[in-house]
Amino acid sequence: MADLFSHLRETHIWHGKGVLHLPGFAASNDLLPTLEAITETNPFRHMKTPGGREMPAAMTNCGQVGWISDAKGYRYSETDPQTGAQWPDMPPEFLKLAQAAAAEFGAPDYRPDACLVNRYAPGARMALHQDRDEADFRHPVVSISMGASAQFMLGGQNRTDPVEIIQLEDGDALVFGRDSRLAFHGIKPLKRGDHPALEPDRICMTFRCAL
Ligand code: MD3
Ligand code: FE
Repeated sequence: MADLFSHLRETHIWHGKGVLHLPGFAASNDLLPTLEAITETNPFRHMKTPGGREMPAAMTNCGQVGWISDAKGYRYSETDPQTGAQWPDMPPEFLKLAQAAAAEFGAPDYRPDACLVNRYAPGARMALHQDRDEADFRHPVVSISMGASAQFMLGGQNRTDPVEIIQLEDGDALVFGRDSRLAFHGIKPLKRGDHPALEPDRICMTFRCAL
């Protein structure tokens, strides 16, 4: 029988020249066992902001470096502060997926060295922010959403610019680059989901060229 859903993979939704939304690009059921191997050694944890508050999303990382936050600030680190050891390698299937999404965006030689994984429980949000701890903003950021749907806020170059809401579903990829690489963005308080493995939660993996 013909693949009724293959057309979904062809869907390219552009928001300007800098944001590409690829609905249903990934299969979360294929990715979650690999992610579980990472969280066994490097569990999700709530990091503290430099101001001493607990972040609403729980985080972990894989790759050469991982993004961390503590009293000393936000930065990329070669080691997990919780274990003192290097972060686990980026699994080849994660890298291939991120590269495939970047290729759709028009970035064929994408080589991310960091993958930050955020886990949201119902009610958790991410305030509007820019991602600017990476060395070179010419490289896009690729994100893969899994589990509960989220309302993603896409703002502009200034914090007070109007925001557009993009609904992110299980399996959606979102690629950010060019003039949108430094756009303000965030996640509205999560509504409970019903994913078979993630239940009410949402996980978002974001791939970056940090070094
Ligand atoms: C736009 N994560 O980890 S993913 C983050 O759903 C982050 O967990 C959100 O914002 C989440 O920093 C949004 C989409 C995303 C990720 C990184 C970006 C959008 C971005 C970096 C630059 C611009
Ligand atoms: Fe971000």
